[in-house]
Amino acid sequence: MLDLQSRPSVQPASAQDWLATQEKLRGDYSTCAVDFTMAQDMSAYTPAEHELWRRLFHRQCEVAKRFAASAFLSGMKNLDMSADRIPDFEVASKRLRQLTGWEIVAVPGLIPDDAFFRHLAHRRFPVTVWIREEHEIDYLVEPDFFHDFFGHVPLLTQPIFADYLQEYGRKGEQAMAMGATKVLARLFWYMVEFGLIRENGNIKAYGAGMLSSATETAYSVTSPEPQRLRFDLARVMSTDFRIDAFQETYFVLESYDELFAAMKQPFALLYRQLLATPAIPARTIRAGDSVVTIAA
Ligand code: HBI
Ligand code: FE
Repeated sequence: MLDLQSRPSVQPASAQDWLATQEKLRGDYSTCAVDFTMAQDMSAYTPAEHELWRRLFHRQCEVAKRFAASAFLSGMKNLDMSADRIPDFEVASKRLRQLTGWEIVAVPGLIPDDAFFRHLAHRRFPVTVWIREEHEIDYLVEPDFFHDFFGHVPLLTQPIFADYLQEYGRKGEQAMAMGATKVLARLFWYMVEFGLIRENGNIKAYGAGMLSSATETAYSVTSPEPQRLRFDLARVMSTDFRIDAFQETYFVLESYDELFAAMKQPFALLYRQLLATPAIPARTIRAGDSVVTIAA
C-alpha cells in the first residue's frame, strides 16, 4: 500500500481515494502535482536503464519494420527518437508541438481516469517516467516508459489520429458522469492499444500495446488464431477484453479518418444503449460483423 501520509495534501480527496485503492502501483506518487504530472529527471536514469531502452528499441524497430503501419514508421522518423539513450520528454514535446500540437507530460504511472481524460482533451499525453527491469523485458502488466513512449508517441504525429485522441479525452467527462467509463475504455483498448489498419491491401499494426510487445505484433498481423473484424464503433464499445493475454479479437480500420469521424456521433445515446446490453465476449462473431481475412 502507498504511504499516503507522505503525500502533499494538495490532492483532492478523490485522488487520495484512487491512490488508496491501487494495490501495486510502482511509481512514486508522493511528489506529483494535483494533475499527476511530475518532472522527468534525466539524471536519475542508470546506465543499465539506458542499455535496456537501447535493447528494447532495436528489438521493436525490427518488428515495426515488418508489421507497423506507415504512420508509426513516419512518426518514428519525424520524432528522431534516440536509439541508445532514454529520450528526453522536452526534446520530443518540442517536435510534437510543431507536428500536431501535442506534448508529453511525465507521470509516475497509471493515473485516475478523470486526470487521464483531461490530459488527452488538452493534447497532453501522459508518459510513465520509470522503465521496466531486465527480467520484465518481454512483458509487464503496468505500462512503463517504453510502452508509453515507443508504443504511443509515434502515432501522435499522425494528424487525424492526434485529433481522434483529443476527442477521446473530451468524451471522458460525459462517460464518467454516466458511469460509462468501462464502455469508453474499450474504445481506447481496441483502437489505441491494439488497432490494425489496412494499407494497400495489407493488414498493418498501429496499436501501442502490440508495437511495444516482442511477440504480439507479428501475432496480430499474421496469425490465423485471432479474429479480425472491420471497425464499427458500437461493436468495439460492446466488446470485452483481457489485459493479460494476446487479444482474441482485433478491429481493422480502413483509415484514421473513419476513426475520427466515428467520434462525431452523440455518445450519450450510445452509452445508454451499451450500458443496457450485456458485453460481447472477445472471439465472438455476431450477425452484422464484417470479418477481415488475412492473405493465407
Ligand atoms: N493512466 N498513465 C496512464 N496511462 C493510461 O494509458 C491510462 C491511465 N489511466 C486510465 C487509462 N489509461 C484507461 O483506463 C483509459 O481508457 C481511461
Ligand atoms: Fe498504453
